[in-house]
Amino acid sequence: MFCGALAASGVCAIGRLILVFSLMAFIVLMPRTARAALAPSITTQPQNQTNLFGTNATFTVAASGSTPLFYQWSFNGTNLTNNAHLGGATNTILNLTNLVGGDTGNYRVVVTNSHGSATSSIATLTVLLPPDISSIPNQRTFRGIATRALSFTISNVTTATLSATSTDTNLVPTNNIVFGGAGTNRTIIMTPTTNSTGAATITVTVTDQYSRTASTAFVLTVGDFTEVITNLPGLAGGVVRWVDFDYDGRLDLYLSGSDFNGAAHTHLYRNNLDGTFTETPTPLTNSVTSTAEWADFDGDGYLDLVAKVTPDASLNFAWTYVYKNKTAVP
Ligand SMILES: [Ca+2]
Ligand SMILES: [Ca+2]
Repeated sequence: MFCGALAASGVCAIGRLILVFSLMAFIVLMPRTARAALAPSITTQPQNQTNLFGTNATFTVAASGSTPLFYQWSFNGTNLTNNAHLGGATNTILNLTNLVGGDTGNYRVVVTNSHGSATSSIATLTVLLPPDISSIPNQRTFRGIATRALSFTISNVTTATLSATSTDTNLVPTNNIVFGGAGTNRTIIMTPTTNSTGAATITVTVTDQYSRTASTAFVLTVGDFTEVITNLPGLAGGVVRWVDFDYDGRLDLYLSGSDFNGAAHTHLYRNNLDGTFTETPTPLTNSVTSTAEWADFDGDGYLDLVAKVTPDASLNFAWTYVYKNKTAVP
């Protein structure tokens, strides 16, 4: 109808030509343009993340392209599948729950449709492990005497705060617990009070910058000397030596000296481990002011005795004896 009115001017013929060329161009170009637009393209890339151990992480991707679009997430190059710890392996959103150290790594997704595929950039997940602290063995010291600097290590902590508690602050006040060292290598020194003995459990705690903690506990025993009531005689002068002369694993006693009457004595007592000692008959010469040493002079593996002997207070006589230990002789 439009051309009918303008046919005489020839405008309609030109218009028809333009229309025909336009249609041809559209027909030729349209399929190429449509194919390029329909292939998948990542419009939002998954982002790097740093998450605390035990928390959850989510990676999200957005893509354009002809539907249906298919998604496949991978971890360090291996395609993921859903499990109790992971969901959305083939969706736009990948969910990881209750993160562990093994989740640290590289994640990415491939988006596919019937026209092609697109691969996202790599998103790195870093899982911050909880702090850890090494064990500290039980310790012993004497009242009022500081322990040696005990070494322990802390790990997975950038900014650490150390603290300690004591189950008996009269024995080991927390103010008497001092930390040293730096980084992963730390030390602890404890000084018990001077007026108490006993045992306290010391708990050392490391707290990281996220208020996460790790602790270790050990027992510090604070001792003292306590007299053991024995049946040993009182002797003046002479010498006393601990020696396991019979090789039963118990240290025995050799002692010499003079009693209150001035009489000379030399005794060898077997240790009964209950505070009592049983005298062993020996040929050792009684001595008032002797000195003695135990050593394996003949190399047979058994300790022998050398003793300088003065038999009475006059000191007019003196001898030196060597006694071979015959423990091994039947
Ligand atoms: Ca013994
Ligand atoms: Ca010997």
